[in-house]
This record gives sequence, C-alpha cells and structure tokens, in this order.
Amino acid sequence: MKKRYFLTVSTLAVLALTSASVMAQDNTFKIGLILPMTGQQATTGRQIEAAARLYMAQNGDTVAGKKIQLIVKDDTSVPDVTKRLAQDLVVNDKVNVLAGFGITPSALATAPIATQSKTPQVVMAAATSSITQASPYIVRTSFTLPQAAVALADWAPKNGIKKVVTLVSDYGPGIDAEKYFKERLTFNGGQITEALRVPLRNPDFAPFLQKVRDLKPDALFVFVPSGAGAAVMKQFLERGMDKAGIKLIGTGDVTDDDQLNDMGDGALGVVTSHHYSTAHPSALNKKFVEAFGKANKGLRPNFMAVGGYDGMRVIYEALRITKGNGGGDALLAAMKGQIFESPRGPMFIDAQTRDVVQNIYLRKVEKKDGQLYNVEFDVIKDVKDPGKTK
Ligand code: VNL
Repeated sequence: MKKRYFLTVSTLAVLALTSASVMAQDNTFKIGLILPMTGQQATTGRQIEAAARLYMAQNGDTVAGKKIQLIVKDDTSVPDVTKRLAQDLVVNDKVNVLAGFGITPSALATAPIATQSKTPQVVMAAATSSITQASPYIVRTSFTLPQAAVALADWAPKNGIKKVVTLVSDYGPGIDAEKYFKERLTFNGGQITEALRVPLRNPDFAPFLQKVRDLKPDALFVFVPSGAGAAVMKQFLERGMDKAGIKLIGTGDVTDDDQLNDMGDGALGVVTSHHYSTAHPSALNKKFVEAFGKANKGLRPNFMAVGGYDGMRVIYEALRITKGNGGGDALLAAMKGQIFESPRGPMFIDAQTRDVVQNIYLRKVEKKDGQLYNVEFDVIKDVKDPGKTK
C-alpha cells in the first residue's frame, strides 16, 4: 500500500517535471549565434552581437507567443570550433535557428549540420558566393563579393583607371573578388597587370605593396576582410603609393566603417563599392546609426552590424509568419522571399537562391563634421549575386 502510494507520487512528480520542461521548451525560441568574439575577426563578432541585441531591444523578445533566447558562442573564427559549437547548439540546446558566421570557412563548416538537422542557417557576415549552395537551409543577409566587385569594375575604366593590380586575401571571398573584378574590368576594356594574394592569417602587406609600387598600375584593387583594412591603408600611405599616382580602390571592406574614422586624411578620396555605409542617407539608417551608437558607447555600425540586424529581422518575421508553430522547413520557407527596407536600403531574400538582392553603392571617402565617411555618389539597384548565374 505504502509502496504504491510512493510510486504514484513519484510518477506524478516526473510527469509534472517533464511537462514543465516541455512547456518551457515550447515557449522559447532559441537562436544560436556563432561569432568570432576574440581573435583576428573579433570586431565582426562585436558588431553583429551589438546589432542583434539592438534589434531585440527595439522589437521585444516575444514573437508569436514565443520568448526569444539568444545564445552567443565564440568560435574564434576557427572553422572546426564553429562546427563543434553548431553541433552542440543543435543537439543539446535544441536551437531553432543557427546564425552569425564571421568568415566563409565557418559558414561552410556548419552547412552539413544545418542540412542534417533541418535547421535554418542565417549567414550574417560571410560573403563567398558559393556559400548558399552548401546547404538548402542557408539564407544570407550580408552580401557577396561578386555583387560588390562588379559595380566597381564598371566604374573604374570610365574614370581613367585601365591598368589595375589586384591584391586579395587568399581564400573564398578574395578569390571571388579577384575573379569577378577581373572578368568585368577586362570586358570593359581594362587590364589586370598582376593578381596578388596574401594569407588570411597574420598578413604582411609590405612585400606585396612594394611590388605594386614597382608595377605602377593606375590603381590597386583590394579585398581584405573587415578589420584588416586599416593596416592596408597605413602601409599604402607609408610607401607613398598615392603620391606615386596609384589609386586605392576596393570593395567597401577596406574602408570598413568600424575603422575608417581612425585611418586619417590619407584615406580621403578612396572609392569603393558596397551595400552599406554608415552615411547612407535614409531616415531609417539615421535612426539605426543613432540607436546603435547610443547602446554601444558611440560605436559606428559597419556592414557587419547591418547583416546581423537584418538577419534578426528575417528570423523574427519567419517566426511571426509561422505563428510560432513552425519547424525548420516552415521557418526556412517563411524566410524565402522576404522583402523589406533595411538601414542599407531596400533588400530582399531571393526565394530561389536564398541569397540577398540589394543595391550596390559607389562611395568616396569624404570628411563630414570632422569625421571620415564613405559617402555614396551612385547606386546600382537590385543587384543579384553574379556568381549564381554561372
Ligand atoms: C568574409 C567576407 C569576411 C568579407 C569578412 O570579414 C568580409 C568572408 C570578416 O566571407 O570570410 O569583410
């Protein structure tokens, strides 16, 4: 009699515990945000985390009856670590969405986990064209290097730049930038006189820049990842390349808003092409820049921040569309085709490619109110990733 009573109570207790935890589980929506928070790409992690938190502060942490939980993990931009963290977030934390991914190798290392677990993977930073093809569960809110580079290759020959040396980080996005810039510049009657590649880790630009000086092209086209631009600029100026008549051009990664204001007046006049500038003159962007600065001791949001902010928008909206009931496949379907105004301008997620379609701006570094900005002077509207048509 006694024993039976005991069993009943403990069974009830177990049942109560289980349903409590099931309920807690049901009411939380978990986003596993994997970013480089330390190491060479730490500024990318800092920008994206700050933007994700700003989005949540502005839009609340409850959507369709679910409480949003952001779980931030530092992968130090080592792809094996990214992969292990992604696995752990899916298996143990049971996240609903994986997001972040500072560099291409990290995004690619996670792709098989997204596919196997049917978990949407929102790529907020990494920008090699092929990333979205690595898993049908990948959606991208950053940009692609071909998207940005082609616009500059159309601008350059019309502005007296015919002979160009390219200098890129030797991995996915750099190789994309080199290839698509060259293809389009050559098509436009220009010429690449030398293509140089520097290692991603601890690059020393000095010997490469010396070579460029000797080659004396009209311009040096540069792609380096966010965070490395200031070092290139410094060494470019130290070698007097600008005085030797060599122009510095590149995708906007090199005049990254996170660093630009500290690059000094030597950066004035540098022309780049990109999808986002802190100086983008829209009402929405002005509000974004102000709120971001306020929440982060005056920090300027860069293109990484906007990728993170819009990534959160895509996730929130997918949750709203699926009324909080969707699994990975339903969420993914609700991410495809989203169209909205971002601080960067209008953008949408192409339903076929799951990649971002957006305006690409030509910008020139100028001083405004004593600060250096990438000031937009031309726009190519609704640019699809040229890498997808190959
Ligand atoms: C990548 C592309 C990373 C562009 C970047 O900064 C960037 C990438 C960290 O795909 O690895 O500016």
